Amino acid sequence: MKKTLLTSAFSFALVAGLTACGGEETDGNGSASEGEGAETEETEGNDAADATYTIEAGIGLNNEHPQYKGLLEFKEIVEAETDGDIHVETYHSSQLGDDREMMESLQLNTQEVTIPSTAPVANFVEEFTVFDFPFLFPNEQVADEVLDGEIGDQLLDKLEEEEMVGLAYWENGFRDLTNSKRPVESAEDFEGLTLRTMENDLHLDAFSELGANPTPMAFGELFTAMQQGTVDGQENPLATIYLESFYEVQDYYSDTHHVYSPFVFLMSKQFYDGLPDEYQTIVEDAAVEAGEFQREQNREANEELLADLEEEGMEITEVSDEDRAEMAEIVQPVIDEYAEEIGTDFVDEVYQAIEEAEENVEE
Ligand code: TK8
Repeated sequence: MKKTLLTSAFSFALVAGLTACGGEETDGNGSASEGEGAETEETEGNDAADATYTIEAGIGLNNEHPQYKGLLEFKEIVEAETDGDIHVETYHSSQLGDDREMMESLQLNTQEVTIPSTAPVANFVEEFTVFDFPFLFPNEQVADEVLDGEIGDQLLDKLEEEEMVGLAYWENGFRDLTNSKRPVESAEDFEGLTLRTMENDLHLDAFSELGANPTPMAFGELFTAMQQGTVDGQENPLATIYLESFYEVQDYYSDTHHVYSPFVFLMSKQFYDGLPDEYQTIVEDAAVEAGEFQREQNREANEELLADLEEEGMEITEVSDEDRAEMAEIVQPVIDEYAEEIGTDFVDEVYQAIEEAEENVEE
């Protein structure tokens, strides 16, 4: 239904022909309808009706988030480079479903693009769990090197077995904790807090180990759950906490930075395979280029938003390195268990890549 088979050349010729015969202007192909005022239509060369391919792209976050800005950048690049022959429709705020549902839609080829965090992706390819190991990446630059390097590629390749193509890593960011009960400064403060986690076993087990009561839930249900007190708190990067107005229902913020969440830019494999080679290259490059833009936007937002959060009345707690080290120690048995499950050889490779990246980044 959404894959219109009309090429733009064909539909243009059709309308031009009608006009030449003195027929009424059709309202169907708006951008192609000719008349005295044709110049105004020229800029809108991206109508779905003119395109051979349509990409429906959906994300869980809202349209204020740098992720959505990155998606718009992707749209702009792809439509410009294909002269509108690929049309990109963007959806936010879980309009097309939550992360898991959207990935399932990609598998069925009823949706073409989504950009989830690695945590829900791990339910499809378990090796992705490694990126969610608590306190794995020391900073964003090291994460970039490892994700954009061989290790990152290796995991993207595995997605093909699941009928998805991974085109690039974007950035959700370092996750911090918010809650409505009390300031969380050290590991002991997690005790008894009911925390929403992403739908990922490692996250569940790590928060249990810290003494919290983790409740896995889709992102789209989170705000209401906090508002109604079903959960005391949650954890997400600063940009999400601020831009989704979590401060309206949460009083305490701690910069735990316990996990670095990458986003994975995913495309339906069936759709990707059906594209001509040159278009495959265009969407791949566009995902990478828009991702660079998205990472920049995200990092800028993260620098500025802490003050805004405080202004909105949240109490900010800075977590010390010692307290972080204690949290890391507590969750280490969980990490070991998952390393065993994923394969210690592979996990060691990841650790080594991180070490190498740290050396490169320092230079
Ligand atoms: C948005 C999610 C979200 C993630 C979460 O779809 O679920 O907490 O951090 O950003 O991917």
